[in-house]
Amino acid sequence: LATESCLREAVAADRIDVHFQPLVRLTDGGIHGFEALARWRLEDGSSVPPDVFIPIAEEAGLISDLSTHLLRRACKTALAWPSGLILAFNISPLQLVDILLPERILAVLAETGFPAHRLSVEITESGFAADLERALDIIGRLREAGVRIAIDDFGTGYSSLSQLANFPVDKLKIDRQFIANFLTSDKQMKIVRAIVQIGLGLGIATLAEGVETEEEHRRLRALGCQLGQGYLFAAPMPADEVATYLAGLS
Ligand code: G
Ligand code: G
Ligand code: G
Ligand code: MN
Ligand code: NA
Repeated sequence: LATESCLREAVAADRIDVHFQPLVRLTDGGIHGFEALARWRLEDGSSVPPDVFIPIAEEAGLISDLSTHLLRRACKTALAWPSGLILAFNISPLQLVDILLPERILAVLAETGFPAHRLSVEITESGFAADLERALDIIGRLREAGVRIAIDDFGTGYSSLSQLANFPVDKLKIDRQFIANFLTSDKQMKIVRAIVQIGLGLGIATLAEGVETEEEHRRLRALGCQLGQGYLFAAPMPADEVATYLAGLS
């Protein structure tokens, strides 16, 4: 049962893992980087998905410490990767009201030696809803330090179109729901095309989430979408499988 006390125990016992899913360049199939995705391992071998335990961590006031712990883990892992690869890391919307967030992230980078320009912080549009000015301040300070910013689940939340003009974002991640049926739905196709065009117009890379078929890959590439992520390329994998995965590509 996923409860607050179980989660505290799991963190203390180091049972929250980080898995990694490749972000792929659609033009040549090369690897841009990996997204860190948290996993809670239960003693019986099953696991609790982040959709379930991240909200518990948020309510329990544990999200900041948990996130720092996960980022430290992910940075240490990513240091072993080829030096061009990006580490994408999810930040909860609640963390965008924490004025100390940039310091916490930069402290982990300093401690691990992972370069700021190889870290891409993923935030959802709902992160702007609580306190826009503070969120922009936090994002601005991360960017000044060289950290990249990606808008996750783009198109599903609080409209961030006006915000896109306010500060430089590096990447828009097109939500999986648009990719799931853009080949059969004319409306979804128009939405995907429009998001890619916004990216091309503003000089922001677009990444399609949930790419599952070669046909989706081909059409996204034709639209001008630069990056993709999904089961077609690879599902999230444990840290120790990344090297084997990379070796198998060449
Ligand atoms: O860095 P790499 O060669 O893997 O990038 C692949 C493609 O994605 C390029 O077109 C690059 O411009 C684009 N891209 C991906 N992420 C970012 C980012 O965070 N910032 C910028 N400027 N471009 C990015
Ligand atoms: O890996 P999976 O598809 O089950 O992830 C579900 C959701 O959990 C995704 O929306 C992802 O952004 C979120 N998530 C995964 N890892 C983390 C994390 O370390 N921190 C936060 N805040 N969210 C995460
Ligand atoms: O942070 P974000 O919400 O983008 O998290 C991505 C989530 O999507 C992860 O939990 C991952 O397990 C899931 N995912 C990744 N690739 C695919 C895919 O191709 N199809 C589906 N249905 N889910 C995916
Ligand atoms: Mn994400
Ligand atoms: Na997403």
